[in-house]
Amino acid sequence: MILQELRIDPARLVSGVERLGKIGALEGGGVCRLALTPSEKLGRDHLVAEMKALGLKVAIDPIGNIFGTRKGRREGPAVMLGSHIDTVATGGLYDGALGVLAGLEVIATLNDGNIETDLPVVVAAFTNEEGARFAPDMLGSLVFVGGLPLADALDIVSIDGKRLGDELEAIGYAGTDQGPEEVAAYFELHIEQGPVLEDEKIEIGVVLGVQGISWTELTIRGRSAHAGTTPIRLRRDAGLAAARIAAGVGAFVRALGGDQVGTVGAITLTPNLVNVVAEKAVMTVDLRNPDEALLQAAEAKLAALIEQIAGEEDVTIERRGLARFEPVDFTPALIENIDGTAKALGLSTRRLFSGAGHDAQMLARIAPAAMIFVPSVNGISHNITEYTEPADLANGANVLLQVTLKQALPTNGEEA
Ligand code: HGY
Ligand code: MN
Ligand code: MN
Repeated sequence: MILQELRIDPARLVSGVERLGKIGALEGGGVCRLALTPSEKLGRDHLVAEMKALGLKVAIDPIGNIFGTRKGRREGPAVMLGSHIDTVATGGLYDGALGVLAGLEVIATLNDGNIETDLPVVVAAFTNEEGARFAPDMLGSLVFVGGLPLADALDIVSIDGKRLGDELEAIGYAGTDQGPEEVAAYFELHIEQGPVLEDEKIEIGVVLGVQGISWTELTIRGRSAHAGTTPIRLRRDAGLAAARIAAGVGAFVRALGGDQVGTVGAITLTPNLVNVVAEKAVMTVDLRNPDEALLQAAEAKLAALIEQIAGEEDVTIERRGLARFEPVDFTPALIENIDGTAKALGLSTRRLFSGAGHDAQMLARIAPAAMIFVPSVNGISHNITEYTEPADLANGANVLLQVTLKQALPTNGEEA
């Protein structure tokens, strides 16, 4: 068997994505497997069963990261293929799941070919990549690389008021195993979640790195009052203050231009009633930029806006940082490996930065790391209509297979 001619089984990959997609499936389509909820537990159980069926040795670490290891000829550092299976509340079948399931498809293909690699190959599913229920995002991989003490992570409280450690215990994934001690290389296959590849009709995205991200939660306190009897000049309206901050973020992000993006994704008013001036607003601001200095400039704009609105609306505004990660560049040698491999498979490629955060940006702190993107139909993600064509899923998984072989079995492609 000439290794370069090895290919994954597209039908098996698509069926794997569809089977996991049934867990946490939403009525109208899409998936909700928020981190450490009962539906995500079922997803975890399903993944562990799939790993065991492939003969992988399964380890669960203390933050609930799941690792499935296929032994190599020698112990050595692992070639790791990973991503996540938690989703946002209105998620799709592919965000995260593709990277984990394509990793399993690589394992199944190696098994089918009785291929023994030099180095162990590990498939990883990291806890709480999305950060939608517990902030920050990429939490499991951040703890795995030593970026956040485990005890601090376990004490994080979710948006629904639950302590992360308690939820991990409740779903039975507070592991005691140790994940791989050394990682030779980390590859993550992921949907692009944006419009570039589809727009330019490119099959494979060779990811250069991940942009910087800054999440802030604002708690705005005013005074509830009657919506009819209270003159405007006497109001301390937390709802109006939140709306002005959201509009202000939109305005300064547009003014900054370039690659700057900003999102107010969540606003909760109290008491949230038609005829009561809101006494409290809790809102989030997500700022991102591939350039660290420009991201800091956007953060400074936000700070000035908060001060201005607090004064003008006579409210108090408390800030809480939820996530702050600087831009990350991936490893040039792995980038070249992905690009060359895709081209050797006859696929078109394009280099680009990732707008979304990924576990790869954390693994890059401890090992060579890089990502492979495949197109998202209509550039849509974090949306139940998220879709990627089966041919694109297979293209991405074949690139993942071949870069894994190059890394874990460094021959020149003769018989395994
Ligand atoms: O927010 C993100 O970029 C990722 O989906 N956690
Ligand atoms: Mn993702
Ligand atoms: Mn996501």
